Amino acid sequence: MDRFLFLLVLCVFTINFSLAELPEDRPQGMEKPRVFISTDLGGDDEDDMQTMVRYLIYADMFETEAIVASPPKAGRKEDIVRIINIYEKDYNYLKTWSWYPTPESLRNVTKQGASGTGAPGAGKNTEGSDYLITRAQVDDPRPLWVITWGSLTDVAQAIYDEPTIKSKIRLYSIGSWNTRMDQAARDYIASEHKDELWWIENDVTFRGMYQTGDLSGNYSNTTFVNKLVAPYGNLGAFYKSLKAGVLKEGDSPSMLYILSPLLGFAGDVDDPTAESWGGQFRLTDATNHYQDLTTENASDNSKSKQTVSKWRKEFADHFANRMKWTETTNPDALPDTTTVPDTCYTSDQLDSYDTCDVISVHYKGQNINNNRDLQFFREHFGFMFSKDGKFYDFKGRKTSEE
Ligand SMILES: [Ca+2]
Repeated sequence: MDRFLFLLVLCVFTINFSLAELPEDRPQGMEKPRVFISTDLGGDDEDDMQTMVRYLIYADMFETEAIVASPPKAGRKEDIVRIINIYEKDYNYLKTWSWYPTPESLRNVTKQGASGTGAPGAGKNTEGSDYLITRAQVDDPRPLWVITWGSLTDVAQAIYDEPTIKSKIRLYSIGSWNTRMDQAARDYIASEHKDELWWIENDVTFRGMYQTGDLSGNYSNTTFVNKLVAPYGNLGAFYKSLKAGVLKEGDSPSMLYILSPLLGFAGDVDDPTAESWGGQFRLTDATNHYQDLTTENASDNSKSKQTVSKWRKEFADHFANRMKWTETTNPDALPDTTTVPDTCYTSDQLDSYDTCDVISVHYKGQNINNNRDLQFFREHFGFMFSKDGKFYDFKGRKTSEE
């Protein structure tokens, strides 16, 4: 649906939408996801830094609970702070587009995890592992998404010290090399806690970020960086300095999994077996333990990678658009990608839309009539709106009564 048609369709409805109405009684599931990152950023592999840039560009979508510097190598808290400081240089632009967290608030939740690998044990807790327990124990109905871009050392230690947090966290780990660097931590979780833990263990699917699928033209791992990331903002320039300007981002599927239903209309965070920007997985013999469709060492594991790469156009275009936010406040910088699925707002989904005769989309007392704000609403609320005392999500599904 192009923009004109979309606005035309929008004109049919009465949408009274204001911040004052929304956050307090937002239907369950529409709140920002709580995210706890464990990263070996600054250690051995610059692709964590690429992923951190992408994460910061989407930081308005998350409630960032923590960013922990974890093993296996020499990544430290200071390495994370250094990237947040780059984010700070773009922050004044970014915050005109959406509710981005302040750089200070991100620095405040940056913690140091273990400095070496190994199985968890008594007294081996760190600031990072302790903080995971603290955040998991917060009284909040939302799960705590623990996404790991390095070894599972700190997560294993937290579970060792306080096994009850298992029921509050959802773990999405990027394995493979990270696992081999601390096999003991991973095996501790798998052998002792797998049955009570919700866990996506991604050992090969993540490679779909930079392998398989359409890598032509703007989607090549170098052209994408040069043309669509590097030119924008301090974060773009920093990205270009990493890995010789070649996109890898093997850790990014962990965050794309959470974003996919919100931004891509694909997937269901509750169901890893569904298709998602963050990949598709199979249930193992444990209750909520998911692994790749094919094993890492299978002769052909492209099937796993393709569950990410098939979405490359969608998540690459989306990221490229947002990179522009780093240096402009001009709403026109967001062009026709602000579309909604054709399934939105059809008569069978909204029973009485045609009786509406007034348009008013209000936000913070202002009339919403530009792409920037429409995108904002879509991304934050899934274009949820209320009508006749009922809340609807972006697909026109009734989500709750007022
Ligand atoms: Ca990593």
